[in-house]
Amino acid sequence: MKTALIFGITGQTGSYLAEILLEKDIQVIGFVRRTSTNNLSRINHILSRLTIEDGDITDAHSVYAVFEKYKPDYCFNLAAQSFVHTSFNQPDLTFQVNTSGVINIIEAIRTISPHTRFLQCSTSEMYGQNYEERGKWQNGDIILADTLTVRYQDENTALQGESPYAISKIASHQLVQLYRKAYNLFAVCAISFNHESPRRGQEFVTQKIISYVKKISSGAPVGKLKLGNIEASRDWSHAYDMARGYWLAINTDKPDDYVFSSGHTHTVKEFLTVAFGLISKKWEDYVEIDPSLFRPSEVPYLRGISTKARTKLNWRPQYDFVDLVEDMLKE
Ligand code: NAP
Ligand code: G4F
Repeated sequence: MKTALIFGITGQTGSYLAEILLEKDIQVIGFVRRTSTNNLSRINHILSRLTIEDGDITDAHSVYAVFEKYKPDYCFNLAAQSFVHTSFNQPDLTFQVNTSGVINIIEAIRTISPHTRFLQCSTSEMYGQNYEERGKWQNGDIILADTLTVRYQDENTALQGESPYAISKIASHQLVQLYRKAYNLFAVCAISFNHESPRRGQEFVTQKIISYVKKISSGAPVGKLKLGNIEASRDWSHAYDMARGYWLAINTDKPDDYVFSSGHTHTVKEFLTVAFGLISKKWEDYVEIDPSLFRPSEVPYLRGISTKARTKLNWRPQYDFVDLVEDMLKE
């Protein structure tokens, strides 16, 4: 039986990945940190089929111990301080988890278990305000109009972080690339664009909107929905589709980096329109802009071109934008 170690199994995407690996009869080892309240809610339904080990990726002893014990075939690192807004207030913690934590993992692989195939979750936030521009072209399945000039990011777009989170992720992305080259490790970076699901954390904008929409549709008394920059554009996918991509990316002949994205972009305003539209309401009647929710520095536009993953891995997202909003609302 193959073994897979997941860091970040209790998170949104880690829980989907665990389900996918269990379906493939892989022994799934989940590395879980101690918290004073229960953090297992996303994996409760599969807990009896998982092997849980306690630890924290900022604690090298616990990371090394889990590699000594299992020397797994696969290792996926989804653990992170993943909320961009928090990274401005807690930059040190963000670097400890997102960068030093990754060093602990790849050093453990290098010294204890060099045969382990490793996947690191990198992010579209690494592009910051950078993009490419091109007209008259086609992206895999997505056929773009001849006259359209498209702004996009792909594996070759330059990195320029706009938050401590992004910069911590650029550092770990480049460290993983370095370890792949210098030590010949099977190390992959998945450059994921935004992904959401019913399991998304409450503080992210999509879940914040969906929770509010659910409240007003149930008739619960609520004040206004306070939001920050609703002009920002994001390329949103479903977390389940990302987890499917991670499995494909770690199972190639040669390790490489892949963008995972829908290829479409929508503003937060468009997300509001679809979410409120599903309960026949107008978001304009409910939303208030709160300047305190704007970030000191923003990533205004993301649209990922995932031609490489679509052609080399045969990856296709199963959910489109409206499917995603509907799935989040119906749960
Ligand atoms: P998430 O829901 O915030 O999950 C983060 C996971 O990391 C949780 O399991 C959390 O444990 C764990 N964690 C945090 N600090 C830890 C520590 N010190 N030691 C051990 N575990 C720790 O994130 P997600 O949405 O599933 O995203 C998964 C990964 O993809 C992250 O690396 C994120 O940066 C990256 N990513 C996400 C997106 C997106 O749009 N979702 C896009 C690009 C990249 P607790 O449950 O105990 O908090
Ligand atoms: O939902 P968000 O907080 O996600 P953000 O910042 O794009 O980061 C997510 O995606 C990244 C991939 O690109 C991941 F790496 C990262 O871990 C995380 O999963 O914000 C989305 C947009 C931003 O432009 C933000 O300024 O929505 C804007 N926004 C407007 N009002 C808001 C709000 N964001 C949040 N969280 N809360 C608001 O009230």
